[in-house]
Amino acid sequence: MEKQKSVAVVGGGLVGAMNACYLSSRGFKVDLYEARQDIRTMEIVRGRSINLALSCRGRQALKKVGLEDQVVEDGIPMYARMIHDLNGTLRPIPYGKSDQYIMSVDRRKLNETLLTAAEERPDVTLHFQHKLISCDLEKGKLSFKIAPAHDDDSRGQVYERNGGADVEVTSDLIMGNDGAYSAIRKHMVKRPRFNYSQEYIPHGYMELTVPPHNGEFAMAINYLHIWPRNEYMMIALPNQDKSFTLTLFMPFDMFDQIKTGDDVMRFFMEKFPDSVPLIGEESLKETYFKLPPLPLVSVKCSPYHVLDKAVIMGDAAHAMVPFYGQGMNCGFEDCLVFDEIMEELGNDLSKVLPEFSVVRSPDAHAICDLAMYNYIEMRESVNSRWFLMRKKVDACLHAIMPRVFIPLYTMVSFSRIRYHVVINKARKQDVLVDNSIQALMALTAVGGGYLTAVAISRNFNINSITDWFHNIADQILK
Ligand code: FAD
Ligand code: EGU
Repeated sequence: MEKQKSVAVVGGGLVGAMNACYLSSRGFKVDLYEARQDIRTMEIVRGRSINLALSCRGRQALKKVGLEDQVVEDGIPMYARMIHDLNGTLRPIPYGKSDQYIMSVDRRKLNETLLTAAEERPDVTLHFQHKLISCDLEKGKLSFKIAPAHDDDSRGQVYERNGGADVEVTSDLIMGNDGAYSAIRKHMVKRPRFNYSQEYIPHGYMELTVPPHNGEFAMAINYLHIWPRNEYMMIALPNQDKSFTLTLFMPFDMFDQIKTGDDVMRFFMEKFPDSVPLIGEESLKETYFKLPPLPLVSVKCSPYHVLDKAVIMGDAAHAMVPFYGQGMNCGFEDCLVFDEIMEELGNDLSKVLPEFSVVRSPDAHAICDLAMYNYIEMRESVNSRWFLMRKKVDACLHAIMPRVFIPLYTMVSFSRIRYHVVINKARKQDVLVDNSIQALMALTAVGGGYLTAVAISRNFNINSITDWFHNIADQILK
């Protein structure tokens, strides 16, 4: 028997807690270090997004560590989007057949479930209020400071100046799961030939709440509610307690222009009038000014490892803008892919780590790009009418050619097709669709010309024919 290997997981968020489960199953002695206090004992947890959309990739990863059923049990299925247009009209668009749905899950509950599952596994120890302040990745050394219980700022600031560490450890493997502002990644950036890019988008986000009305959900429950308004966008996911969490996405300079309660009301009445009675005027004004809008960052880097000693996953490796609902799903899939490679290469870290970088970085880069692309597309052209039309065209094409044309969101959210393959497939489909449309237009032009010629020669009223075409077009758009 070879000696049991030790791993230090840095970060006890969603991905870190899941990795603790996976690595315990692989026979590691696991120590997990989390800067915050134990969320299971906290009254309120400040910070990012209250609920998240869990889809295929995340579920597959949960399944392999035996946690899928427990997590899905207290999630809420969303079978369709519900599009809210400016005058309050609601239009549902299903994700697919009734077995194609995503789940709204509570971030805190999910994190708690994962931490408890990790803690119950063999050789796992959780260390809270341990904030990483410095490390030597080549040697597998980490230094932590005991963080105060109320320290909200887990942005991996390095306090090297103000003195020594409280705790120092050495382990065989460092697993960096410390989020978008990763301290481990900051150390990787200093290494030669490390690729790194980051981008803050002009939009920030703010969370609001739609409370239950008369003890019931105030909107249709099993939907991802969307208010697409080009530059402004709002999304709502249902919670277990019959409320909805609304997320408003808007450019920072617009957030800044809204200074008073009246400004807030004017803005919402103009852009999202149907949401005002749902949120409640007083609550809207209060929540809007309670917390500042938060930034959204996209980070790409490579490789993800250092020698056979350290590796990063989750947001630490690939923070993305949330416009595909894939950040957590992709981070969970990282754990699954790493485990598959461990299996394949017989747990040999000197082979597994480089292989993970080679296999995973093209896929992570691809979903970062897809999410950014969707952000650009949503803000440039997407209002409710356009959104509806695009999804109907997708569904229609899929119905005509179920094998050849699979909508992009289906490949992303309802399959485990590698993200970089998803991009390639989508490109090929686009060419196909473009060609079909051109062929159709050519046919229509020829046919239309013929009809017009016939109409003129028979002294028909051309307007009635144009009207007829418009009616057909309207029917399709509806
Ligand atoms: P985190 O969840 O950020 O966890 C990192 C942990 O590391 C934290 O607990 C932190 O305290 C700790 N830490 C940080 N620094 C240190 C340090 N120096 N020492 C010790 N510990 C440290 N994804 C989806 O799949 N579906 C969605 O619907 C979705 N919606 C989103 C909506 C919004 C508005 C946003 C912003 C994101 C959304 N995401 C979504 C993305 C998702 O939130 C992230 O991808 C996911 O949380 C990443 O998990 P993580 O464990 O890598 O990082
Ligand atoms: C954004 C913020 C609808 C939660 C992308 C769809 C998201 C989520 C979509 C957030 C959109 C956008 C898809 C899913 C999901 C859609 C998807 C986005 C969950 C293309 C809490 N997006 N999100 N696409 O198709 O594939 O429903 O914060 F508005 S789930 Cl931006 Cl499937």
